[in-house]
Amino acid sequence: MELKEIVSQFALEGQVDQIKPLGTGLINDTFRVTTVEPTAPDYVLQRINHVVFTDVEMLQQNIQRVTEHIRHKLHERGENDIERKTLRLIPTRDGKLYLVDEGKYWRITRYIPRSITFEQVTPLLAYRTGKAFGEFQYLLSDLPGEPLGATIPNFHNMPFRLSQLSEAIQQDAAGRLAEVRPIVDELLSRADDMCRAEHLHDEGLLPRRITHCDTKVSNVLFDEDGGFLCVIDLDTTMPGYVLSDFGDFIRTAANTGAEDDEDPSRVGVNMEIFKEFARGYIESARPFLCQTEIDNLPYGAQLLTYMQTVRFLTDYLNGDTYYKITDPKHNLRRTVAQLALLHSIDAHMDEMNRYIKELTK
Ligand code: GN1
Ligand code: MG
Repeated sequence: MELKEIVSQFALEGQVDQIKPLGTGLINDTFRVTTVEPTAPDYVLQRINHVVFTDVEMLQQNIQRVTEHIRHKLHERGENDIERKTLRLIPTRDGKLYLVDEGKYWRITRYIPRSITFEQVTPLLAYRTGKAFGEFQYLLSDLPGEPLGATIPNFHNMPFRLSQLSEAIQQDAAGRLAEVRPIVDELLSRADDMCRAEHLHDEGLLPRRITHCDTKVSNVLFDEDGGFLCVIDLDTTMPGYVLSDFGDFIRTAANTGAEDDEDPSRVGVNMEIFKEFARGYIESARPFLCQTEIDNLPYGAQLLTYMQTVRFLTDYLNGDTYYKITDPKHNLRRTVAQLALLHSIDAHMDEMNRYIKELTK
């Protein structure tokens, strides 16, 4: 089917004008659908990558529950302009949350008018993004009913990621183990400490919440005046620890170098970004966070950086089967750069802990 025919299966208002590619996502294909009438909304059409997200029904049910609940909470609070503050899924003409056509999966949401995104963080944007993700978790902290489904099972589960590393070591499929032995040894020596979140959970001290699991600044829509509107890219929103969302933002946004920097000396944690993100996050998440969660936020930065190091190294040992690479050493470079970031975070743990204490006293 042509894109226009796909779109015509959904219950849109107005007459479709154009359909053009939108954004830079690596997982799904995204298009903006414009309509002829100025009074009719525009839309976002996406083809869902069902190799990564194998249970599209669960995925779409999750997104429906999450967005409906946020809308309901914003109403209760007397918020205005709610249609720009949460996503809205548009059903098909026969009332389904997605369309299957020739083995491809499609969905549509309303395009949020006059919204902007950023790729790079400044301290001010880090603060606002912290507020946005804290608010997102807060609004979802009382979602009624069954827990959300895990759209990627064990996604941020450290013991699981370590078991994948162990398997990769055992197989040594690409014959690269000898080359990376010192890194393997260092990572394995920290394995116990890095499973602390699961242990705290088993002891009943660290609750599972609803987490976004892809907390990049580009996943937040801002208003023209710079205020935040809405968190987007909800595919990995699932049960998890708040440490994941806090930690992955620090890993991705508070790095002075690149994730795959060829010069590890450029890599390090930018404490100004850390502090501004933490300040925004705590302002909005404070009402529901428990003490164990607050105390372990800096640990979350360590954990997610360690986890990503393990995932890149595992892929290197496996012969590059998961992440896209530009050359055979790419996953090794990523591993080394993430390990350098981890060392920098280690060196700043006291400062981070002191700052969080100060903020929450
Ligand atoms: C993948 O493609 P991207 O950047 O959204 C990965 C994340 C990793 C990230 C590392 C579904 O995300 O978990 O942190 O690469 N997403 C998936 O850059 O595996
Ligand atoms: Mg993503």
